[in-house]
Amino acid sequence: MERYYQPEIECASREQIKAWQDERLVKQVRHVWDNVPYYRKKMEEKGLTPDDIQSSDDLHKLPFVTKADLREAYPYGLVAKPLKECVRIQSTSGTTGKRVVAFYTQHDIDLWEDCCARAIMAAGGTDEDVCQVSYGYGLFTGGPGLNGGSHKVGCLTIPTSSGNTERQIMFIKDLSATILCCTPSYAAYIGETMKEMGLTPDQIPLKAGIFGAEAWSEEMRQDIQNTLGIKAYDIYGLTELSGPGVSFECSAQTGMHINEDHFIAEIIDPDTGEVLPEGSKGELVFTSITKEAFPLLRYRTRDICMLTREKCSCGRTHVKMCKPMGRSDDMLIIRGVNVFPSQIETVLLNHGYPANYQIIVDRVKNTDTLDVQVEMTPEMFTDNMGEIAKRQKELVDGLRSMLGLAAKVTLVAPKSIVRSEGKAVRVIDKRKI
Ligand code: DLL
Repeated sequence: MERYYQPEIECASREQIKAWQDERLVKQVRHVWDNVPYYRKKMEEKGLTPDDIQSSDDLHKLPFVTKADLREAYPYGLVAKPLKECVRIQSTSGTTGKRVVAFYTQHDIDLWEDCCARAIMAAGGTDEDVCQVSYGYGLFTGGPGLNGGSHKVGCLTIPTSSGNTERQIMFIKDLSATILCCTPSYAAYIGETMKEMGLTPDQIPLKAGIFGAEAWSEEMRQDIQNTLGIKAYDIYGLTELSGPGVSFECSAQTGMHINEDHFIAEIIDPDTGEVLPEGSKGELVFTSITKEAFPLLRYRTRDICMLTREKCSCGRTHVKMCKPMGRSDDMLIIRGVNVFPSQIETVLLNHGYPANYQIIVDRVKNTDTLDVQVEMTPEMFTDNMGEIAKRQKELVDGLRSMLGLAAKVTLVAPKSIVRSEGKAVRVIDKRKI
């Protein structure tokens, strides 16, 4: 049985969703015009006033906001409410570039937590569940967001934060956690540690996981589902828009419903900025239409994605986004070939390797080199050099057919790649370009 936190919103008619978006966008544009000089200037530079935005059909007229704007306006330049009405800040985990600081009123937090509650209920959560939140707490939005959502659903919430993996497993067992929230790489690590402790999936009560904050492949999903004995659901979001819960997966597990009553999504050509038709692959752009303290209009996420409005078996009517296929700014170009780290991960997992790997890119004598270091599982570990060479060659061939590129593959001993408790650092680009 499909569960909804706010069924009247999540399953609203397309006309109703459009009506909400029209009304809220017009109001939001007026709000930033009146309260954020930075926005007013950007709109004036394009010859726009709030009267030019009569509905969501006029969205394309508005200028984009980028991370560069956030840096320029840092820290208070985009805040649209008096600071005394703001109750919280959160900040990016900073895997790329300088930190972003986002502000929230109590109302903003309330709506954000609703979005996370929708995600938990879509994963089958109810007030009977015990939800262990193993995302980092603090400035990172993962812990606080899912924590708030879990409370709203009425789950018994265990705010473990990340780290201390054996204790995580002890709590899962002793307190009968049924839902686990963390990054997919940490979920895989918890699964691996469980195995080492001699625990099998049927000995732990978990039934679902809500994993996001970084890219993960379908193969990694299967892997985690098998080792933990759960259904693994994707969740997407970014600090600039609130945090986790901008979109989330339902029982169909084929893409994430965007909470369109709060965010308008567009796909654009990252080079020209042109809005692309539904089904095209391009950069995801969001406009937050209900945020009070830190509203962003047409924010360029750099995430490469596709949207679909095809009917979903879960009954939700909100548009679905696919798993982000990489970022327009972290796509690697190696000897002229576009490479997404997720493609490399797919090859490794298809060959039975764990998602513990590192991609090292360098430039030697003006030629790019691609070195993939991947851990063997304890089962496949051997010191037979012939066997290792054979396995390495299989991966080199697999990568060549996926990428059209020759890579060097080094198999390393189990546990030799540093584990992550948050977002894994998969790519080390040593080139000075
Ligand atoms: O990662 C918020 C979050 C926390 C999402 C917990 C889900 C769960 P940031 O640190 O601001 O916020 O990073 C946002 O992370 O633009 C994507 O590139 C990436 N990202 C987030 N979720 C996913 C996902 C949080 N499910 C950036 N799949 C985004 C792939 C994701 N990439």
